[in-house]
Amino acid sequence: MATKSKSTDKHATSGAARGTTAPFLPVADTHRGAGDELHQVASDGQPVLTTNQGAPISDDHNSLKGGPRGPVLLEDFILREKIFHFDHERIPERVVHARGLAAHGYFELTDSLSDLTTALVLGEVGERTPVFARFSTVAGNRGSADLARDVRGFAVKFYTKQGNWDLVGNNIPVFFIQDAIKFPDLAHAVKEEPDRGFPQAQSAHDTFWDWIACTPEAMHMVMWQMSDRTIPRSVRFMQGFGVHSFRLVNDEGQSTFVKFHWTPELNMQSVVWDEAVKINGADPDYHRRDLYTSIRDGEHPSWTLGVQLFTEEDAEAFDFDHLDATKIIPEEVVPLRTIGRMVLDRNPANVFAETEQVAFCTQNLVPGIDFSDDPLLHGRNFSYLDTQLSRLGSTNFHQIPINAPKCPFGNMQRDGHMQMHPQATRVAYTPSLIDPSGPREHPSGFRSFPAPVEGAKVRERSATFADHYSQARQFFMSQTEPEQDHIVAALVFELSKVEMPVVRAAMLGHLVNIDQELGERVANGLGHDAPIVPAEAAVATRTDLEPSPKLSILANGPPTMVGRLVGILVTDGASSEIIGSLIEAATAAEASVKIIAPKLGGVTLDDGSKLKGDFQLAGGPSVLFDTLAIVASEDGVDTLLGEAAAVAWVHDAFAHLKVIAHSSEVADLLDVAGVETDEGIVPLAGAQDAAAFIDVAGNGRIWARESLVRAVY
Ligand code: HDE
Repeated sequence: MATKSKSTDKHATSGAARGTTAPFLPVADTHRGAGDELHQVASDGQPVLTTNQGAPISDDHNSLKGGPRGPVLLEDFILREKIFHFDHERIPERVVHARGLAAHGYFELTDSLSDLTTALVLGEVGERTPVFARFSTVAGNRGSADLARDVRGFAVKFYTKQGNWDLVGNNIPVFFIQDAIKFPDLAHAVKEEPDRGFPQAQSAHDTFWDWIACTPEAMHMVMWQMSDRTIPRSVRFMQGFGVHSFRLVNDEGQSTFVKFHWTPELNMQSVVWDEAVKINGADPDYHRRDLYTSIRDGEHPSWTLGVQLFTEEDAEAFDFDHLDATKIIPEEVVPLRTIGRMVLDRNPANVFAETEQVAFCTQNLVPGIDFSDDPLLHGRNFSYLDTQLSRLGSTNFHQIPINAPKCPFGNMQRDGHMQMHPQATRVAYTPSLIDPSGPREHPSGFRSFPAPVEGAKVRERSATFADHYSQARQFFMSQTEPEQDHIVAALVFELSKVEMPVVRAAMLGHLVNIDQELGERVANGLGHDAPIVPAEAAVATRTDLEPSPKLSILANGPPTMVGRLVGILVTDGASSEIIGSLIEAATAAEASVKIIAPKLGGVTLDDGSKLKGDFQLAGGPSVLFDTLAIVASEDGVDTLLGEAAAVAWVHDAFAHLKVIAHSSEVADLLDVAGVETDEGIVPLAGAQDAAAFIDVAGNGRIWARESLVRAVY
């Protein structure tokens, strides 16, 4: 590329004269400075770099100095502005849910609730409402790993025609506590222990389990937390729940209670714990990468929105209190009615501006949706608005584009830090004769449902909230056998990290209240041989609640390969025909294929064709893929046998219960990796076997293998 400079800078001219411009640079005008630093100069029509005040900048690489080797001058406003802005780039991270990933999309209503609510977003079938959805882990800091065992936030901002509606939910339909006044205690218990600053993004430590052991209301949530729900394969494969009961209010002022559920159209899927631990090392950004790449590649994740609708009279007949956020309403009691669909189809343009600055507030409702009297929800209504002030620093945070409503909005609120609007009116109050044309109230505006309120002012937990074990037991009983095994294993893992025996013993006392066998299995896994003393319980555990299969991940197929990743490990000389047929079968099932090769440049197949790698072996461990194939030549297998990463690749795939297809040459590698044949080990004698492999893989994991590869307590 010819070097050209429009600069009159003498150093630049000397650099240009040397013709040192690097050939890969996209801009036309470049030159080198006296210290050989690269300057790129705006060509005609290209934007010119300026200060924040709009002053054009001639040199962005050198501060103003008294001579080339002299002191930096204080008058250098360009340097000072740049560093000043950089110094303040970070804002306080969220105190909980700091690590998040998000996307734009839309919500489309398919079944109108206009008889029950004046909210247009739930009334107008076919109307697409823009949304921004943010998913998060709860305990970890912003830089923590994605696969922590943790509850996932599932927050959706609907930019409706009647203002923003924020449905700030989780991927679990219950919560740890019943009253918001306990939230700081919960967060302090699970976060890093303050005297040592660890552990990061983990509940497996003393203070968490100490607090839980003293908080029996948490037991139902703990069952969910110890289940595979907290190690989702990706946010694309998890449910979301509004948790609390809300009210819908129609134009006659009648109210119906509602619970909101998101269901992934790709079905639910989780990873196994050992896999989660390894993904955190191999790719700490696994979830955010997954969401980002699937949207970028046009595989738009989607969820249906379902509602459970019930009246005040229905609620009175429930054998639990629906205002208690530690309880679910089983779908067998109130069925789910699907009313719409959310599709996420656009990644944020800038993660800070959107994912970080988005401010969800449970108080953001639209006319026709109202709060129930859930005390947890009421505390949240204060907390979310309040926290935005310390995070975003201004009462005008609603003017940041990601937070601003997409419908007209205006009122008489004025000024404040970072006011973005000129607010060019003389009158900033109502009522007014001088300016009767300003914004005024309207009968269609938000009206709270006039629920009767009476009673003495008390600090008292309702006795209707006192049954802490019955639904915890119902959840455990609703799980398939492998899922129950995982809950036991998770409790053993977590409590094994607890140093104080008193905490472990107290937890066992709660677990036997949930189910005697559950408690005994965990005690066995811990090697705890002292007698277990059941925790004191105000209400005896009910054993008559029917299991609810909807609470299981595995019972809620149907199995599918759509949106899943097939990883194919290849070597030089591998069969081109077999690899081609695998790619064809996977693509036909709407799965994606990734090639893992000893070198990123790829391999030469048996027909002389070249196949590029998507991952180099050490950077593409099998934990990153849902199902796997190994297609190698005999020489190739010899090379793989000398690679610990290849042996681990196969060993982990087997231990993580994945379906593995292999060409006949690979037998020795399977042996060394400890693979034993079962229905998930699929030989690839030729191209004809690829489709059968994808069919088997579509059924998910080989759960029957689990007892071969790890202790089941
Ligand atoms: Fe939150 N929670 N929370 N929470 N929560 C926050 O708000 C709080 C609760 C949830 O992607 C904070 O903007 C209290 C339940 C999500 O930006 C804070 C209580 C549920 C997100 C806060 C709860 C949630 C948050 C921190 C007890 C599921 C992330 C930063 C009453 C229904 C939203 C922020 C996002 C974030 C307070 C309990 C979900 C401090 C006081 C129950 C998804 O305001």
